[in-house]
Amino acid sequence: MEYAINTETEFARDVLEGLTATNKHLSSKYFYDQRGDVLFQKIMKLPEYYLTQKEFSILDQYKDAILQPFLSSGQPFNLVEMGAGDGLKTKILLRYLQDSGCNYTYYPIDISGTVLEQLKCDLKQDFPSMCITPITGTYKRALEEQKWEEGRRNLFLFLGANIGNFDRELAVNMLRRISEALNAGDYLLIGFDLKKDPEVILQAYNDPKGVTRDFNLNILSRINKELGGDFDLAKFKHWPMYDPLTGECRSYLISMETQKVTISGLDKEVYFEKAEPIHTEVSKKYNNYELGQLAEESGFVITRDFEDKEHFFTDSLWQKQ
Ligand code: AVJ
Repeated sequence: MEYAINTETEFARDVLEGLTATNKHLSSKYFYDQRGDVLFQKIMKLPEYYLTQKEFSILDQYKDAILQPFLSSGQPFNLVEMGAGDGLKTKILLRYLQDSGCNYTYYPIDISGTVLEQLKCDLKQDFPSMCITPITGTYKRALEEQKWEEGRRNLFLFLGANIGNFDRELAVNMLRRISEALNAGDYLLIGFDLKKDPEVILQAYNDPKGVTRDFNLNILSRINKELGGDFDLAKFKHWPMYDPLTGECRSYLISMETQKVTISGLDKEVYFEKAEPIHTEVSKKYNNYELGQLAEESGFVITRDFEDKEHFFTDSLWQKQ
């Protein structure tokens, strides 16, 4: 794939801002280009990355209970998914809705257009009669534009612990936006990774095959490709760490030497001290008490928590007040 260097993009602006800040940072939303999508799909198959397996088993076990409010009524509804990705887990719910003869339109939202194209093709094959309207863009944009049908009941999906990429304050902001887009009585099914043995958590972000390392480093490749950067990836170390107090698993890229990186598309030289970090990702973990507070602060009540038997993960069903 060819990239034209475009300095007008949000990516270009964010990279410039993030790499000139006192504490350098890049947003994990930029992990997901074509290569990043493939790497994340590999991560989801890693034994250490328990999140996907756990959520898969939850959805499979509880699909009937989760979808109950929408199965019996016969009324058409919107199924809006924040961060649909490859839709592998969502398919469990989609299959159940299709088999139950439900009347709904599926609106998968994702920052990656390629992954959405793939998803649409895939679903057209598996479910030829499904109404599907993909929306490419950030959550924020999608919520502003609201392309789904008005006057219908809504079920929003925010699976995969994607909400964990926001720190608490940003998470509340995002959840309030969702709540404002909903009508009283509508539902949000939202996945959270739960606090647990820190070793288990850290392993999930530090797999021995180095897939997660490549995923983290991919953001530098992307700057090289799209903005004409000359990052030498071998000079940066993948460094995830978990803080059991905040529940934040934070990932960094550490510059292993003093170096200068040139980003020609931004007309910028960036200097790194030895051992200087770039913060790239937050994956926040919660406990059940914190979830209750989060729901309340953002205008929801928790209807029920659907958890795996080890209580590693929850798909929490919230209702808009
Ligand atoms: C897709 C945001 C849920 O934070 O666990 C996986 C992304 N990062 N391994 C996560 C990710 C490193 C993932 N989410």
